[in-house]
Amino acid sequence: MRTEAQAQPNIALIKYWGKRDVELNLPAVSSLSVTLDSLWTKMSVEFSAELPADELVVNTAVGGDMLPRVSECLDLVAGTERPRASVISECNFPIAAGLASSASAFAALVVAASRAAGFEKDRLSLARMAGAASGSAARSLFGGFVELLANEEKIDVRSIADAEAWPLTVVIAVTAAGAKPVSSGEAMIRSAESSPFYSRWVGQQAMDIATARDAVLDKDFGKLAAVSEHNCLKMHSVMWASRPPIVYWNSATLACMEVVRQLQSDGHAVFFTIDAGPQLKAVCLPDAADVVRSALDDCSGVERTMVSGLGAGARLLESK
Ligand code: 2P0
Repeated sequence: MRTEAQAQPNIALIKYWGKRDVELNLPAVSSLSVTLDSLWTKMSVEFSAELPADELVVNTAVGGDMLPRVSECLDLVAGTERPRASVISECNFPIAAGLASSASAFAALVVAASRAAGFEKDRLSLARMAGAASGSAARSLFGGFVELLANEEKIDVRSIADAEAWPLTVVIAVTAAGAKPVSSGEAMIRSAESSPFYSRWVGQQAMDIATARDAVLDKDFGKLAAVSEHNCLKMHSVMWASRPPIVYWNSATLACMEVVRQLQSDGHAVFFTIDAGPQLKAVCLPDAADVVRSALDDCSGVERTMVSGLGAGARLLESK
């Protein structure tokens, strides 16, 4: 029987950048994210003693690159003695372009594979397995506002507020949909090894997390905007000062930042964040969503925009 699950990507407002333990994939800093609702990855898994090797299909094409990471994650869920698996993935947004496709993919994979292997695992155990494959994937097991903690021993993640508690809107401006030049995992290691700002980044993170958590619980948009933009720019400063430098932005990313600055000075409730790719995410109150989208659509270099509310954590779909 084939088992299918769905998860949505999450966007960090306070970023995960740096690993405490590369082997265990433990984050060096805590992070705080929002889980989206309209972008998704569906993963279906079927274990079969008849298969000679694991198979992966991504959006109808053979997904060779991702297969080793998928196999490793399946070993974690179902043990290394497991039967081989056929995995089919479907994703409705660009992959490996700084839109957190690995977060939704591994969150959906652990939910589907765990059920296909006949286990009933709690959400935190599933989050730990997803997080071992891709740090940010641990956060997509939960909906709404989620914290991934920099715990010394284990991946630890918790929900701090539901999507319904504060329904924000995220407008994504896609400025280049191709795959990123340096993977975020590799870039994090380079930042820790060579950026003179890395230790300051790590040292200030607890303060930013506390400020953002209070802002979410108080629904204080201005406070969340200020700390999120600052945290994003600090993360990118760490990258820019690495050797060799890591620059994920393009000229359209900067043009989008200017658009958001203009919207802010016109009185709209919006702020930006940027991840390991050139796309800009504008987080806004729902009332501002139309004007934000239209301004970003008109921005030079923007290929397209996508809009999402906040959504739920990874979940099973009906078995086929
Ligand atoms: C985040 N990013 O908090 C940060 C901000 C990108 C920029 O988590 O090495 O794919 O697989 O644990 O989760 C992207 O990194 O990294 C990421 P690995 P992951 O969303």
